[in-house]
Amino acid sequence: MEQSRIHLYVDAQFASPYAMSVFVVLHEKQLPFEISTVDLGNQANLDASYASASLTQRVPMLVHGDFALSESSAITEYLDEMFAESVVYPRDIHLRARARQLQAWLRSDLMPIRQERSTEVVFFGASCRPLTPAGQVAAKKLYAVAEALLSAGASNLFGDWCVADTDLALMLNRLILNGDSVPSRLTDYAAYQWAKPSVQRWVDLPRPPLPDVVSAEINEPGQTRIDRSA
Ligand SMILES: N[C@@H](CCC(=O)N[C@@H](CS)C(=O)NCC(=O)O)C(=O)O
Repeated sequence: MEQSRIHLYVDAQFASPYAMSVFVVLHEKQLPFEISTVDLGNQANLDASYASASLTQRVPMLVHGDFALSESSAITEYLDEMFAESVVYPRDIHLRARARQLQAWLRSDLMPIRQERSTEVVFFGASCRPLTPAGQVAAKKLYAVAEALLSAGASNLFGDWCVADTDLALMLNRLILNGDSVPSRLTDYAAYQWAKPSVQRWVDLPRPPLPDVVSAEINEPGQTRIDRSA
């Protein structure tokens, strides 16, 4: 099974933070893989073959041999267990739990940041209006959590790099790359994380221009920019 081919399905804009997380892990673990894009704007994720394999109709999806899996943190945990020579989660059980907690939190909370600072800011250089009060509250919460977890002068959260570092840096960069005011300790940390070759490989992928109109499913009333990437 370990030797089976690995195939990663990502969004066609290469703007999904969740797809990026898996892509970075595959590179960090130096696993050969093929990549295919799924055109979310044209709802290719709803095509029967993709929908049935992924179960969730979302990207990313990993196919390893005949096993298909979606949900990015489930995928990265699977990869870490299947290919355990080099790890992308802390070996210490408590730090590993903390890294998983952070990943789960980044994927389930902070919705105002995700809505008001889509990954278009990060990958297409878009700029956004000032944060709403709800956005400011979420940003403060993010800074407080990041500062609590990041020791003074540390480049990584838990000693060695782990995938939660990339996820946290992405969330911080939604604000930093828009020019929002972020504590300098966190901008230094995010810049260090962003310079990792595995991250830069994702950043440097050739992106097609953004389509003018996409699903407004998660667009907020009064919002002019649509968040394509949650
Ligand atoms: N919790 C999921 C989130 C995945 C997700 O939201 N993917 C978005 C792109 S960033 C997607 O596929 N959207 C298409 C849709 O929901 O129709 C994960 O971590 O993989």
